[in-house]
Amino acid sequence: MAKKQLRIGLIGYGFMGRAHSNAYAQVGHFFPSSYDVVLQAVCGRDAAAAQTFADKWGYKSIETDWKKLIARDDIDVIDIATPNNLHGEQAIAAAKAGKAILCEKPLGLNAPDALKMVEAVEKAKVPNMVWYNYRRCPAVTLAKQIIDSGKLGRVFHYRANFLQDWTISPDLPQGGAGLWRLDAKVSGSGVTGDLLAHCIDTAMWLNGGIKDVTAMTETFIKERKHTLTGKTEKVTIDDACSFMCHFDNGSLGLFESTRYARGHKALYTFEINGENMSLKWDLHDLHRLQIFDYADEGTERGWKSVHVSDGDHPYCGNWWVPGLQLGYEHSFVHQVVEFIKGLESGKGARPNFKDGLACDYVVDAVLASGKKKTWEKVPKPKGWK
Ligand code: NAI
Ligand code: SOE
Repeated sequence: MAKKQLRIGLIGYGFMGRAHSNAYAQVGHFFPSSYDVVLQAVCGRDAAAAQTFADKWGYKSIETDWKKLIARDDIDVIDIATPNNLHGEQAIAAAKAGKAILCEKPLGLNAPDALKMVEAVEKAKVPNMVWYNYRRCPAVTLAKQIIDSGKLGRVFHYRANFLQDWTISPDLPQGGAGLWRLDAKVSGSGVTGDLLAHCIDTAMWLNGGIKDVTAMTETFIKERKHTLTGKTEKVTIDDACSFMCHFDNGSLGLFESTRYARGHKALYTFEINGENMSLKWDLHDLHRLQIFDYADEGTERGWKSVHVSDGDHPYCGNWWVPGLQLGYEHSFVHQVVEFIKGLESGKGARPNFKDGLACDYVVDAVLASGKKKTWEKVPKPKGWK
């Protein structure tokens, strides 16, 4: 039987443009489905650079105006891999044009922006997903399966960190290509929306909703030269953020993120402690899940490190043979697998735009608390489970 085509129109050919393109190129080879993923068009403002990218990754055509890409009737899916301030406008236009949408995180520049995006996809009834790809690292999905089986018993604690060190130099400018993350007008926030958003998404997937938060934020370097204006301008992002929270299930959360932890490049770790079992994960060792099971008997009871690569581990059976580990890029392939499964079942894929909004509500509450030094209640999207 002829397969249906899933014709991708990608906006943005930076870091994530590459990660997504690699996922589209690989998915059909390893995960059979009723869809053929077709790299139909890539959009970037510089025609020559877009053409170079298209030639390298196998896109059939290019556009230099994202509105034209969205208007094309030979595109089924709009993939938004642009800086955060563009997600809203691009996703709403794509929804109005009836396209399925895959959007990078954080969903919106802030929660009000994300809410409009949710309303747009619900009104247009188009499939939608946010690229919170860490959910799809096999070891993280395995953690989800273990938690959902109830083996942990009552959960007491959840803690997560996302530590980097790339903005320590005061000479690093803000704004423009590569450095838009330091310009709050483009990024929305600093480490809270960029890094903690991942930790929050994973946390709520594994341990349920967050009720309230109290945070401490800091901007260590108050002024930086702006690449686009050439002037020294005030820095308004949060360079570091720590927050505590209550989860709906009564457990306590502790989160920290910074770009000033000398020596750490992308140290995303989480740990969950239940009455019977604890689980631990570390992005630097992403193919392993650390498990402590109190039911293990005797003097050899202790933490074990499970090499998540066996045929019955999530996603692994579709790849190589047991023992050969998967990496960062595979999490994006698995995200596409989930998106396609969502189309096939008609049930949609997670994390969807509502999950993205739920995360943005936490991000906004954390930022508000950091400013006001208060406990902030966290709203939830209507009908979100
Ligand atoms: P990047 O700066 O490497 O790439 C952004 C791309 O958007 C560039 O190709 C740029 O030319 C393009 N662009 C900017 N304005 C445009 C416009 N008006 N029309 C068309 N293209 C435009 O940024 P990166 O790292 O790829 O980040 C993009 C998004 O992905 C962000 O929302 C970021 O938060 C998210 N991200 C997610 C990650 C994850 O783990 N899921 C990892 C890194 C980024
Ligand atoms: C920042 O350096 C960054 O690329 C984030 O934007 C991503 O979301 C994170 O996955 C890795 O770090």
